[in-house]
Amino acid sequence: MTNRNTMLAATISLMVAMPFSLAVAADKPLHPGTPEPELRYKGAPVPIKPGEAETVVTPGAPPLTKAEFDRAKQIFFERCAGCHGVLRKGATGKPLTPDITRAKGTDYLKVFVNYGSPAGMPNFGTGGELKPADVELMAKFLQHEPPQPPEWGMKEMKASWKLLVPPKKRPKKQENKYNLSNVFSVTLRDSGEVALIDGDTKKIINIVKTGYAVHISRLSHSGRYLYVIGRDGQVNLIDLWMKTPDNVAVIKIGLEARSVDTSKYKGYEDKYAIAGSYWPPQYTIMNGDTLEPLKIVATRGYTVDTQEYHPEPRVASIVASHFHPEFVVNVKETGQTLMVNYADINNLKVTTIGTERFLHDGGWDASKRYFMVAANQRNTIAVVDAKEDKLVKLVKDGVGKTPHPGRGANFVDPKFGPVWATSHLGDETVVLIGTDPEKHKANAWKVVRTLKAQGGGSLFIKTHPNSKNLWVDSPLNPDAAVSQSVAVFDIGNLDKPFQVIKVAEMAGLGEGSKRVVQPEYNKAGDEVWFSVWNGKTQESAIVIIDDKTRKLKQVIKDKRLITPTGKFNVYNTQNDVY
Ligand code: DHE
Repeated sequence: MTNRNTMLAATISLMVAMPFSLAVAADKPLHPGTPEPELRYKGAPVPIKPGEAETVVTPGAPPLTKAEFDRAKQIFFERCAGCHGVLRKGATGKPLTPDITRAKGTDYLKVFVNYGSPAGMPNFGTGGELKPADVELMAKFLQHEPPQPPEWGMKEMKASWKLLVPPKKRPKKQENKYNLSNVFSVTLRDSGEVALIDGDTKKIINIVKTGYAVHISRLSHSGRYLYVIGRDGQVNLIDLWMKTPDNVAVIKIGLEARSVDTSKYKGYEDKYAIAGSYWPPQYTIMNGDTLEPLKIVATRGYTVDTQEYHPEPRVASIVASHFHPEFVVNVKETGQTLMVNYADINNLKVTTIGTERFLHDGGWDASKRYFMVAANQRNTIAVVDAKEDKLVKLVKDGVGKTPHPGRGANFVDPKFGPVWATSHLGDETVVLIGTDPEKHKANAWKVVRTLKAQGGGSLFIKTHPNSKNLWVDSPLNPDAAVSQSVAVFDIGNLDKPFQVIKVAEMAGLGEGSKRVVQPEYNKAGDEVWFSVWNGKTQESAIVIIDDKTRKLKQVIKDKRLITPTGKFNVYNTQNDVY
């Protein structure tokens, strides 16, 4: 196959793997202005069914039949809500509330939907995604009040809650022989499952059914319980002590969600779990070993900067504090970081720290005192002190375009001391931020070094305390050669050019986009695991590299490994090692 054909095949299979909303003719630009990876990443369909959202026909707006309204709702949730928000109040995309859209009128909106905008709106019409009739339909629909999906309160949560194996009927001690601390939970994105893989033998222990488009896994303090959250708001609790680890409880905490964690403070180990939802905008505290919902708290409120009411501020990353009995809850659209104290959940104390808008993902510094969270739309890393419960700094100078750290990477820069690093979705840089205000005060909370990796479209970066390597992926880069390989830097000599490791090639797979995503270490820190993420009907793999030699150690292939993305090593996730 020629290079061109290989690229074309890769593009086509990438389109298959992507939400269909983003599949466009290969020769047409996806949209002007915004880097393609960003749109592809953020514009995924929202898992709310059109029938769940109430239809409001607004007087004065262009008339629509019920059938037209239903079709418009479907198009909106599948193609628009990911960026503009379910209530169209604005997120990655601009606000599209009727006061704005009615003033523009149908003809203006048609042009907008058809051709897109330099600010990043895709050219849905000319890009071939929407037929002219649908372009017109959307232009009319946007002038009506946004159809609101239902709330999801205690009644709905309790009705969805299933305690499959009550704590009394669970094992009293570990009933299997697995070295649990080196087990990996692997997200199988499009099959709604996780694969539990024995990190020692590299064998699949079990494939566990979870929510739709499962997102992340987190571990309880003891390492016994694994919590998995799906985009559809389903939380699964897996007991790793069972002969074959499997689900013991399940609940749906909302209609759309991304984050889950568990209490880690002394005296509260394994006691509570928390999950944040995108819709409804809220977080839910549950019993750690049963998932029984105990407390629901809305995140609707005012934006940190303009102090404007936002009806749909989604809950992004959540972590458990090691300094207080608190969860750190990051609210995306308002830019507020909430320190939720769970010592007395009936008299809940919440410290609201104003950080920056559009908070997304982040991780602890090496001391686990400072939480470093990306406000990605604002090219900012907010540093929150979990001991003093206050904002330390909004790091803006030197941060690249759309930082996306995952949980980031902690290591010691030979020149600048302890640093936390992030790569970027919008450019090729990796920035290192000083994190030691005691011994390296002059460097603290500043970008001390900028490395250049392969290209934009990076999502995750990783190292390990026992490693000298810093691995940087770039799965959303439009160039297949870049998205299918990773860059590795030598931490001891950061001036040295990075080495490119062609991870997808090592997997020896057939056709497909084969994006290489999310480095994750084993417990010992001598192996690094990568997902080679292919289309749902194509073969994917996990590639394991020997960290010291940077050479292939093993490829795990199995027809059950459908669209593997995130991987979570039990020990490293339990202990926040990254
Ligand atoms: Fe993620 C973490 C949201 C798309 C893989 N993702 C997160 C977190 C949030 C989030 C808020 C932090 C959770 C935490 O720490 O508590 N992700 C979103 C989105 O809103 C977005 C942009 C679009 C969507 O529709 O979901 C999105 N994410 C993706 C993907 O397309 C990825 C690459 C593949 C997949 O599995 O869907 C993806 N996200 C991940 C992974 C993590 C994650 C692997 C955890 C990284 C870690 O090391 O902790």
